[in-house]
Amino acid sequence: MAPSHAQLIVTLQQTSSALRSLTSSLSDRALDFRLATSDWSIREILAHLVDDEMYIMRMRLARMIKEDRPSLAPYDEKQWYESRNTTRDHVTELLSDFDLQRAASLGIITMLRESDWAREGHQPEYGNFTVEEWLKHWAEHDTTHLQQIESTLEAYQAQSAGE
Ligand code: NI
Repeated sequence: MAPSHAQLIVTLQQTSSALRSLTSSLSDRALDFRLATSDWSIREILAHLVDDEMYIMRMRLARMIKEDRPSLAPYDEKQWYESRNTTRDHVTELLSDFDLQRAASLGIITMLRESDWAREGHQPEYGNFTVEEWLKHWAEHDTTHLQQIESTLEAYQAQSAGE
């Protein structure tokens, strides 16, 4: 069954505190551990969530509400991470940046009019999608990365226990 609008909003509202309880007390070693060289560390996942929230998720939503089927540019998230500025990578900064960005997003999401949920955007790789589908993707993206943080942490703890 497809999640209701209210369920999607609740999922998005819970992510800040879920991230905080999973990561706020982690050591730098845990934050920088990666399962494989090609995988993201927990710190990089947090940085990705901050960037995505501001530049992709909310930006696309805002354009879909204001413009008629805007053309949304694809981007290469892996490439972003090769050259990114890491000076705001302390976990307290990443978490407070995420809180701020998510609060700004929820300011838009919780005020959507019923007709807004059916508005559309277009992205060359995915074709057309509605605001409702975008919000579903957004909530699933949160869940995917929360699970990724949990599994990375489990692997880190298993490895530390074996030392
Ligand atoms: Ni992602």
